[in-house]
Amino acid sequence: MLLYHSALALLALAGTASSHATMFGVSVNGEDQGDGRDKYIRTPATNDPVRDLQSPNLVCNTNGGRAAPSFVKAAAGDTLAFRWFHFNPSDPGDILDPSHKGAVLTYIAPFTEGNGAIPIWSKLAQQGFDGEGATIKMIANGGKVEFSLPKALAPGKYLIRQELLALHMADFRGDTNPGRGAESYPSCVQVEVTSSGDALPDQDFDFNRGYKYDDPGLFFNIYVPFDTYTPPGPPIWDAEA
Ligand SMILES: [Cu+2]
Repeated sequence: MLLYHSALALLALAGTASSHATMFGVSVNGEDQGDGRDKYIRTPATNDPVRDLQSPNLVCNTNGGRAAPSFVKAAAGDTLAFRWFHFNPSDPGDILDPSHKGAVLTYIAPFTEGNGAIPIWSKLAQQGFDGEGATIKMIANGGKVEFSLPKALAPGKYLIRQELLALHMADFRGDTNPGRGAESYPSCVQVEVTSSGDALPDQDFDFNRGYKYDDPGLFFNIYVPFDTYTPPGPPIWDAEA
């Protein structure tokens, strides 16, 4: 009986510790590209968050430096949807614990076999709080976050990094409060783009230098009423400029 109870307690603990999220797959113009884990997604070892802003894992997570074998094929201007889940991808309700209120940010970089922890990134899209947090809208949307590739985007291979930025413990600075701070859930997808455009992402953003512990997008109290929230990182890249 004692064993039984401690097993239950362990299970409960594991449930709390893994109330996180990771990416399952991509749709292109509504067409499901199938399970992308370790195929076109550089799937991390766990669904745990990254809180260390100096870690290369902040960019493409653990395994970020391990190139995946294939690419999602898309055309400039296409609408992509990235689908997230918590633990069981075949359970449509198992997406993310709703305590994890926060933003969803999407970045693009020219393809690299490396872990992406260099200044190569541009911001494609971001959603913060518009009424409710973007992560809550993502849950309501079946775990999917949609964005469009710019029409002017040059053809070629890219990494697209999408990040759930959970702020449920972001009222404490992540560097001085172990186990607290903003939680980043980054995932990188390999995408090959066809296009007649010629715009190359040129913001040269570096996550390890550009995300700071005192950034108001990462050190923010969601538990008091607020009017505006500004996510971290550069403004959205204007490919048509
Ligand atoms: Cu979590």
